[in-house]
Order: sequence, then C-alpha cells, then structure tokens
Amino acid sequence: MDDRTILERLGAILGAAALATTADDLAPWLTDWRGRVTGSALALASPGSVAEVQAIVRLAGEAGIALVPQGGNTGMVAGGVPRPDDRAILLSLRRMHAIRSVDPADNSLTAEAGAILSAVHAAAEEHGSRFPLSLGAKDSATVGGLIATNAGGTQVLRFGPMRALTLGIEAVLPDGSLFDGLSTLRKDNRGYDLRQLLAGSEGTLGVITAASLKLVPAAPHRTVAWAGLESAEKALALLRALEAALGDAVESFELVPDAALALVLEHIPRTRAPLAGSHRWHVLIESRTANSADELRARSEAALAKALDDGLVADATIAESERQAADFWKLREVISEAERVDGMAAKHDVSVPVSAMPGFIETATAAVERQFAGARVIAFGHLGDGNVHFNVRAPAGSDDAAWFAETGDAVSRFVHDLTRDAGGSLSAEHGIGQLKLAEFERLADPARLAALRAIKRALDPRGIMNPGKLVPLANPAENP
Ligand code: FAD
Ligand code: 2HG
Ligand code: ZN
Repeated sequence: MDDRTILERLGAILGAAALATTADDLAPWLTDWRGRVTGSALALASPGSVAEVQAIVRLAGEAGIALVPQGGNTGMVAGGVPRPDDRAILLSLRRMHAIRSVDPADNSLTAEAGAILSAVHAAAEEHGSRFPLSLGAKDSATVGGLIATNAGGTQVLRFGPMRALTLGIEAVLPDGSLFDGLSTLRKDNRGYDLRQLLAGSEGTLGVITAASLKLVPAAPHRTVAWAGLESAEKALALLRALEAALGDAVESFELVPDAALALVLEHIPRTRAPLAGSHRWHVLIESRTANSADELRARSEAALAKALDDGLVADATIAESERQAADFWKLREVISEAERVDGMAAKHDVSVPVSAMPGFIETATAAVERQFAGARVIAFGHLGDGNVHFNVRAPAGSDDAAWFAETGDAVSRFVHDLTRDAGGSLSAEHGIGQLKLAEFERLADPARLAALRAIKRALDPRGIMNPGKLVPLANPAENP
C-alpha cells in the first residue's frame, strides 16, 4: 500500500483533527526525552477510542507499516519514538485519558492508557485512596507507557513496580483483536498471564488501551527526611536500621551523591541544600502512616538520632512542613533534568542484589575512573531496590560530543560487563528500547533471547508492533 493510500485510510478512520502529517506537527513527538534519537514517521495518529485503535492496527497489518505506540514520551531508552529511517505510524494514546472508574471497595481504579500518572494519583485521592507508584515524570508519563515499560520509581521498596500494581489490561493485539483482560481479580489462573506479558513489552506485542490498577489505603501523614552520610554502605545499613525501627512505614529510600546534588543546585532554580555541611552521599527517606503524624515523626526522629549515635549518619534533618517535604523531593526528582541541562551522559540503569549494591558502586566507580581518565560517575537512585542510575559523564572541560562519540560505547560495555559480573541486569526499570538493544543482545543468555523472539513472532508475525525495540531478531532482515 502506498503512503497516500495509508494516509487516506487513516483520515477516514480518525478524521483530520486526529491526524498530523506535516514535518512541523510531527517534530515535537519524534525526538525522545533525552534528545538521543530523532525518528521518522509518515503520520502521527491520535485515536480517541478502542475501535479506532483496532482499525489502525488492522490497517498497519494490511499495509505492512510499523506502529510505534507513544504515551508521554518520557521513556529513557527511546522506545516510544520511531527509528531514524522508519516508515512508521506514530500512535499517540494521549487522547484516550479517561479515568473510567474508581472502586475503593475493590481497591482498584480503571484508566485509559493515555491517563497521566498525576491524574491517577488525584483520582485515587478524591476517593480517599492511593495509587502508590510515583516518579519524577509523573506529570507526563501515562498509564500505557508505565505498564509497557514496567516502570519502577520511588516507592518500589514498599509496593513493587508497575507489574505488581497492574490488575488487568485491555489491549489491541497485532492482528487487531481486542484482549479484554480488564478484570480486577486478585486470583486468576487461566494459563499464561497475558497481562504480565504485555507489562514490560514496550509496545512490541500490542497497544494497551486501558488498565485496572491496584489501589492501597491512603496514608496521609508523612515524614520526609534528608540525611548526609559517608558511604553507600552506611546508607544501606541506615535503611535496614530504619526498617527495624519503623517497619513498612518506610516507603522511599533514595540515594543522592554529592555530585548530583551539586548539579541540581547549579541548574534548577529555587533549590537549596537541606544540610549545612558537605557530604559525599545523601539519602531522601519518606515514611508514611494512616495513624498519628506526631507518633511517626517522633519515631523517625528517634531512629535518626540513634543512627547519628551509631555513626551511620553524619547529619540529618526532617522536613518541618509539607512545603519543605516537597522541596526535598524536588531535589531528588529533578536530577535527570539537571544532568540533561549540564551535558551528555552515558546512562546505565543497573540492578544488582541489594546487599551488593554499595560494594558495586564503590568498585565500579573506581574501575571506570581508572579505565577512562577523567570520566565522572554519578550513581543515584533506588538503593533500597538494588537499582542505581550509574551515569557516566565526560571529563570536566572536555568536548562532550567528541568524547561520547569516541568513548561512549566502550564506557557502556565496560559498565554492563561489571554489572553482569555482579550478577545484575542492564535494565532495572527503563527497559531496552532502541538504546540498550545492542547491549541486551550482546549480554543476554541465548535461551532468554530465543524465548523473547518466539513470543514476538507468535503474537506479531508481521512484525508491525514497534519494530527494532526490545526484541533482537536473529536475522536483521526480519526486522521490518
Ligand atoms: P513513552 O515514553 O511514551 O513510551 C515508553 C514505551 O512504552 C515505548 O516503548 C512505547 O512504545 C511504549 N508504550 C507507550 N504507551 C503504550 C501503550 N499504550 N501501549 C503499548 N505500548 C506503549 N522510569 C522509572 O521506571 N523510574 C523512575 O524513577 C523514572 N523517573 C523518571 C524521571 C524523569 C524526569 C523522566 C523524564 C523519566 C523517568 N522515568 C522513570 C522513565 C519514564 O517516565 C518511564 O519509562 C515511563 O513509564 C514512560 O511512560 P510514557 O507514558 O512517557 O511512555
Ligand atoms: C530516576 O530515577 C529516573 O530519576 C531517571 O529513573 C534516571 O536519568 C536517569 O538516569
Ligand atoms: Zn529511576
């Protein structure tokens, strides 16, 4: 089918208002958040209903054209943008953003794929409940994107990643059929779990159109603390001490190195350091309760005071108000933005066993600095989940673009090798997308790759769903 016919058929399905075809209209959606990849597409299609998504998927199958689902385009691995030479339809789910229902008695919420995470938070709160997954991109990231990447974020410690919070999925499969798996059942053993197959599938197995999400009871009172420490090892010991003292009230425990805080203070307006002195490492700790705010605060203070006495913590402060708590969180959530403003980074979203992470940070940092003179490591994030963003920056004062062109791939191979040697994963929470594909293929064991390919071929024999992402096909010619 030629391009003109495809566009006419898309126009007939969607109407002109939901179809963009000019370079200017397409441009904002073709480059990923990091600015690493600018893809090409024939059109941007924005369906408003499940039936329209089905018609577009059927058309793509007939025409043999790629479909690239996109939500908020906040993904870190360029999974939601086409490849530079693609002949593709970019399929935006943004118009499908309704919260279909909230059922506090069932502890569930059903939302369309384009619903933005902060809207999901607000809808749950309106009903006296809570959706407990959050991340820095919460004002843009969508339910569909969060599920398709199995996003993690800053509450995984207590509630798990998106997979653990997804009860049901409605999705259009690559043949245009509708998988109506929107149930909120807590138990369902009817064979292979298609919901969990679609979670983390990065748009390669179908288009998620809606999902039922798990809610948890509201816990309106929180204490947010900021502590300065000497090492990541002490940070992990602090986490375990706080868990012993506060139980599962501890919901977030985020590691921030001095260099990340410095970037934030330099580039993000209206930010200031919570502690007076300088510290090599910091942690942001959030604890929550539905019961007594005063009691939670008293117990948090006592636990931190003991950690000071025990030498785990060098200094610490607890936010005095909700506003100060939000300020502490902002320092953590804008690290990616500050890093992006400052320059390029080779990003490594790695996980190792939690207990091994402090040692990994120390030895991998030293190894990278030895191997690549002047390279600067910024390892931050979800220490309590054994996941840090082990980002490597060019030497100070060097030409970023030139250094990364020459050295970037070698740095990434080096870091991923160290991760593999530590029994870890090269994608803890961001997925594979386009940017990690070569490394995934290089390091994954053959059985895993073969199973992924078999699943992809079985569900998407024509290879129309987000080709060139996540699933390395053995023969590049099979990659449309
Ligand atoms: P997109 O970027 O649009 O797409 C991501 C992938 O999902 C693509 O492969 C796309 O094809 C696919 N997809 C999107 N919608 C659908 C759909 N409806 N059906 C099928 N496939 C679909 N991630 C974390 O895990 N933890 C963090 O802490 C975190 N913090 C972040 C902070 C910042 C400042 C930023 C910019 C990003 C952060 N991310 C984090 C990454 C990102 O927010 C997540 O990957 C998020 O899940 C992407 O959602 P999205 O709607 O933007 O998806
Ligand atoms: C975070 O934890 C995100 O802030 C982004 O996952 C990480 O920018 C990064 O490397
Ligand atoms: Zn993260």
